[in-house]
Amino acid sequence: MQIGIVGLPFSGKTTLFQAITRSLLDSTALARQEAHVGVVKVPDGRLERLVEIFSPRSTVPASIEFVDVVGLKRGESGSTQFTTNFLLNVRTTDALVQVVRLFADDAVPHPDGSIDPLRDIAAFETEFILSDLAVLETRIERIRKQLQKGGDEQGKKELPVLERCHVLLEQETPLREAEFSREEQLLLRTYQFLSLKPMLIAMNLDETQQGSAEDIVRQVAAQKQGNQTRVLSFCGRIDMEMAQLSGGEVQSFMDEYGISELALDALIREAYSLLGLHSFFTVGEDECRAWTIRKGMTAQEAAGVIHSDFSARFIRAEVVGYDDFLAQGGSFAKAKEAGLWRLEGKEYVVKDGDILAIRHS
Ligand SMILES: Nc1nc2c(ncn2[C@@H]2O[C@H](COP(=O)(O)OP(=O)(O)OP(=O)(O)O)[C@@H](O)[C@H]2O)c(=O)[nH]1
Ligand SMILES: [Mg+2]
Repeated sequence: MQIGIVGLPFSGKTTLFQAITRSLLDSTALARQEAHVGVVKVPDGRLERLVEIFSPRSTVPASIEFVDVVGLKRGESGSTQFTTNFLLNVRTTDALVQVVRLFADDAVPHPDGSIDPLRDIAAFETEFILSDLAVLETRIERIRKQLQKGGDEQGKKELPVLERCHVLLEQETPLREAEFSREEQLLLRTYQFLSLKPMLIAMNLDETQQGSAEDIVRQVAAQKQGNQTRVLSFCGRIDMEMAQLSGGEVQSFMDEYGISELALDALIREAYSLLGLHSFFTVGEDECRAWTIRKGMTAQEAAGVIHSDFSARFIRAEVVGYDDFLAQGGSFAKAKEAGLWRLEGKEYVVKDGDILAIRHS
């Protein structure tokens, strides 16, 4: 599962990447102008509680991969160029975080000369839509030709949904704002359309803008339809400094300012849920672990995430919800007595936070 960080030059992509991966790139890595890739643990207070209960020898949180996508260039006229190479790099990601600049700093010039978040967001949308239209038109034309010649079963299936996409894009509607059936989604997946990717718009603020940013966040959110876009804000420079502190230092900072959750942790969690992902847990004295699955996966599919054998030789899953388990004082015996710790078959759809034990032959 890979999330691409995109945005105009100097919007704060690398700053955000370093903050969420809690890394500090040296100047040679920065100068190389290649994509930086980092794996990020998904913060989850529930796993921490389970670790307190079981004191396991090892703890494994869920994780996702972030890429700082490079390659967007400043054109000769001064405006931004979306190169083919850049668009290709974006194509292979599962979702996008678009960093949009709100901070003002004369030392860091904006490539288009002024701070205008709505214009910057629209620029991306336009490029994504044009790129998708080009892919679509080539494919539609090929299918039509093929159909004139005779059979093209796959093409016949795809044509109506591709034509619908074409109409949407011509109306400048990004595909992520449209509704598609599960079957249509599967057909579309192979095309890796850019405007279909779930998008988290992350506004990069100065610390002084925190109060006034709410307005612009609301404005941007109001422009977007559907549930495949989220908007939030962060303070790039501060978050990056915080990310370099030790855990204890961060905690005392948070206590001092009454912060309950770091902006970065919220961003990672939002990205995780935007991808349609959630977690189940396995627990014990050996290991407590959060596993990542797509929403809607069954107990048998979830078992396969742990080990492919578990899925093939699946018998039943023992299941208790995280909240139920804690309400019973973190005791399996009590949860069982209350009927909350139960056996489920392979068709059971796993819920976020379920604690599972797989029985297999
Ligand atoms: N004042 C201020 N400066 C910031 C903030 N975030 C990033 N910067 C500065 O803006 C400059 C560009 O930040 P980067 O993170 O390198 O931006 P980028 O999007 O990766 O830029 P490119 O890789 O060149 O496209 C750096 O000098 C940062 O220190 C912020 O929140 N406030
Ligand atoms: Mg960068």
